[in-house]
Amino acid sequence: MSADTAATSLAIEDGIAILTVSSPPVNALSARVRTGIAEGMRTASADPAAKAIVLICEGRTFIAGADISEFGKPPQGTPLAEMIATLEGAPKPVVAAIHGTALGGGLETALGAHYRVAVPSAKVGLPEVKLGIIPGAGGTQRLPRVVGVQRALEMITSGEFVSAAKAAESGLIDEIVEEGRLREGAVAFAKKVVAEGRPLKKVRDLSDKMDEARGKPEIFDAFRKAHARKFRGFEAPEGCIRAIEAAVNLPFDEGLKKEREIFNGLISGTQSKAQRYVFFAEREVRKIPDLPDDTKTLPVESVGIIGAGTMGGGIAMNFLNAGIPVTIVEQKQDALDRGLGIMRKNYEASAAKGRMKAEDVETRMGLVTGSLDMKDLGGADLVIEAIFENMDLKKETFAKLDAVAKPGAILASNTSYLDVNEIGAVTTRPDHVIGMHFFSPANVMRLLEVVRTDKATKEVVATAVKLAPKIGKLGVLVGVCHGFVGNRMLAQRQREANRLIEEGAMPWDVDRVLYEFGLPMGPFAMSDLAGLDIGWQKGQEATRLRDRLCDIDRRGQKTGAGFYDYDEKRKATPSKLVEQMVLDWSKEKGIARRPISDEEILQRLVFPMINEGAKILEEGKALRASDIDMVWITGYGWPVYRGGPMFYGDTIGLKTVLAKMEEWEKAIGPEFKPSALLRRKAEAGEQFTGAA
Ligand code: T1G
Repeated sequence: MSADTAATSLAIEDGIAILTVSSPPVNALSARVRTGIAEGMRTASADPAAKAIVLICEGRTFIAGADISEFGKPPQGTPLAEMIATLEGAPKPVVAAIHGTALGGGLETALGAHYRVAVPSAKVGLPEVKLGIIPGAGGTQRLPRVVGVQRALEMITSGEFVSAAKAAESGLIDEIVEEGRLREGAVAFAKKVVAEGRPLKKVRDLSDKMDEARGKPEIFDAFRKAHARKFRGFEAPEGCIRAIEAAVNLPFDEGLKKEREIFNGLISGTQSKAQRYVFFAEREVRKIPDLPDDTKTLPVESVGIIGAGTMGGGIAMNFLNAGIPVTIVEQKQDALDRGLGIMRKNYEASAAKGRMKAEDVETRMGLVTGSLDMKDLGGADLVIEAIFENMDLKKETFAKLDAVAKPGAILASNTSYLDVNEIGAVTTRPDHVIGMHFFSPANVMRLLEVVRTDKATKEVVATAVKLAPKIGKLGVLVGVCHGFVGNRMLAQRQREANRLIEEGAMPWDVDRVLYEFGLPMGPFAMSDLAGLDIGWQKGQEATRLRDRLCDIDRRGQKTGAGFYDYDEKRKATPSKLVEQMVLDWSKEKGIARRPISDEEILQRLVFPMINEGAKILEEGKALRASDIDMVWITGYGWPVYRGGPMFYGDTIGLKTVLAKMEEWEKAIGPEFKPSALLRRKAEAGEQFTGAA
């Protein structure tokens, strides 16, 4: 065995060759691993002492896919398809022994084996679509041959992880072996196969599960139609469908060629670059330079929440879902009852959709205690304030909380904009005060901005950051500034959206451009959903067009009219009345309207956001550009296939962003002044992310 195969080892025990992969953290198919497996397979295949071969992995998981960090680099070592052929072409039975997660190239390798066994806790899947590609080593050709076309379409276009039990049901796993005894179970299975003289089951030769779909494009069209909304904007799902269609209608090797062709087309595209960037960006957020992994954290075994409104209730559910008891405090009984009632209704709705068991509703609601007395928060390890966004009210609340909370308790504010240092300063423990900014609906949105105050101790910050994944959140560390990262950048976009409809665009033009760009909704439709009367006061002079709309009782979806008219199904249509009001508003402001292109609309909305992101980095209010991108992807619906605003700026080219900002600074105003960081990077030909 040459030096290259250090990631693998081969032993023959009692007539069974055991080829072991050991390449932490997830046995990804790096060049070393591929070469090691191919060589190990050839040796074992040629060794008469081995009657069968077991492929198994050390560490926490079976092969979790190709090594994503090798993408885009010059290929080295044994190509994956050739490696897999050493399994399928072996002259003796090959058994893949699966634990942890057999994913992507890992599952494709297992599909190259003649048999697969797994422990009950194992999961399998082909998540390549989440990286903007398709399975590229036979997965789109072999999986449908085993699980059928419909199931393969679902698994490959969703990238979902499937449990060992479900995989066994669909024929993907031949035997479930005892948990913790994979090696023994796999060897016993291999011996059984030899003893019973079972055939070398080559998946490539299977076709019975394909017959039903052969020559029936309607099956694939129906699938496209049923998932059109979910696949909107993504290129890879269509690639998956076409590859599976090829598997059904072409001979195996031609299908493989088609798969490779589609794979190569996608992997060199911007979408896949963006989604691979996001894969690593999502993992980078937890790496905080001055908080090494072993930084001590404080226990969070009980939580208090102040305010049982929409945010308070949603926040509470995250902790209940994680089995952490919550005491939720309100000022009035009816408000408390309403808050608890909504939480129960949300759980019951999830149970009705089969997303949780009925008894889980009771278990989770059993962990929450309602109260009208702040003193009942005295035992909580962490208290999160989720009351109305008003500084005086928050200061008053924190002063009271400080008096009742136990020593060492962490006090957090769910403020969306306000200065958490100022809030902490009213307490005797500013070193235990931070911001934990959840996003509505708080039990659904993944983002949690962890706001690091000037005085917070490392333990307190590390506790909040490490708590995030436990409650199903992506915790992104941000600094104290108005609106932190997300809302601060959103304010730039909102300002420009309002300006664009004064200068010549219509609200539905602006919304359409952002919708086509990939966001779920534009700013005006979003305002109609949230309600136009936030911050509006009857009888006050209208400073924004939306105030005018409120004056005539068009307050958004809830009144059936806002910027749009809404039918009984809440379907939005542009309003003739609003169109006239927009024209009148410009006239009143003495603005001569002009035609505005979609390109200018998009640039005016997005470039100032990128510039603001650069300022945030300059000020150290975010650790890295990829953190900013994760805020926008997990908190504001930014399409993952565009990588986030900072990555998008890099794909456009920072010189272009800079030039436009400079142009608008002259033409419109100083608010477009380019950040020094943007200028520096643009002039140096550099990127924010280095990944575009
Ligand atoms: N390549 C390179 N690094 C990887 C990796 C991979 N496939 N998977 C994980 N890592 C790194 C990750 O960056 C992190 O590093 C560490 O491992 C632990 O990961 C031909 C082309 C397996 C479910 O898409 O979904 O095969 O941050 O923190 O939460 O068709 O990792 O510690 O430095 O996520 O326990 C298809 C990707 C590839 C699976 C484990 N495979 N991985 O989750 O740990 S494309 C995937 C995951 C492919 C073929 C194609 C998860 C996990 P660091 P982690 P985890």
